[in-house]
Amino acid sequence: MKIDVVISAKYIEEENLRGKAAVIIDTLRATSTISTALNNGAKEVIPVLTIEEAVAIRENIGTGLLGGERKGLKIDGFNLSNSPQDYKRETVDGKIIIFTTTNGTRAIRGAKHAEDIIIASVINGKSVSEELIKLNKDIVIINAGTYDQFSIDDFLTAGYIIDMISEKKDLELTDIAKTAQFMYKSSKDFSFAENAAHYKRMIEIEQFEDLKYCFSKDIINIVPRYKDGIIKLWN
Ligand code: 3SL
Ligand code: MG
Repeated sequence: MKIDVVISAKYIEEENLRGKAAVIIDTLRATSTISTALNNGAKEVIPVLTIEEAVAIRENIGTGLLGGERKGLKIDGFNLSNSPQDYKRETVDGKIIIFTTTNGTRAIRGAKHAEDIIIASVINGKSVSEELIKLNKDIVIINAGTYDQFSIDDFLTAGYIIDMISEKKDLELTDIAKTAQFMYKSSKDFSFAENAAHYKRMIEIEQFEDLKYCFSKDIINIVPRYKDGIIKLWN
């Protein structure tokens, strides 16, 4: 099994994904939030690129909650922000969420040529790694990154998932995948993520609870997948 890592949505090479499993990581915060919404009973999440697209889908299907962010903040007129704390069971149970974020939804949509597209974060990392072991395919981990740039939080999460798979499987890692695992092993509590520019942005907008939550290992046991334009628990 081979594993490669892409450092941000900007560097996705569509042709490299064919026949492989893509693992999308936006630890802060899109993939953590999507996993939380589905774990709390949301029916499905529709990831979209623009605010206009989200509003049009909501109008078209006549139901659903609009969720997401721009610059980390709730979008005017939307029901929910991109904070996992907004996606409590009493709010999302049975609902469709139409969701747009700056980097995360772009990374998910950019992975469309992969055979399997899996939504990963620290909070469901163990379940994702177990699923990948079962799938037994070559993997490309796509870090959403922040505004096209490398983001430490996503990279450490990639290392976390690689490290768990490596305990059960012989892996052929690219240099960047080896580096992600090495980095994670040097910061197993994710404290090095405090140096990330986006971590600092979360502090600036006072998302302290989200920082604690998004770096909590394996508090959720689900594996959301993106297929046919929607993210849900398919099995
Ligand atoms: O860029 C994204 O997709 C977001 O997750 C960014 S934020 O954490 O909401 O600022
Ligand atoms: Mg991010």
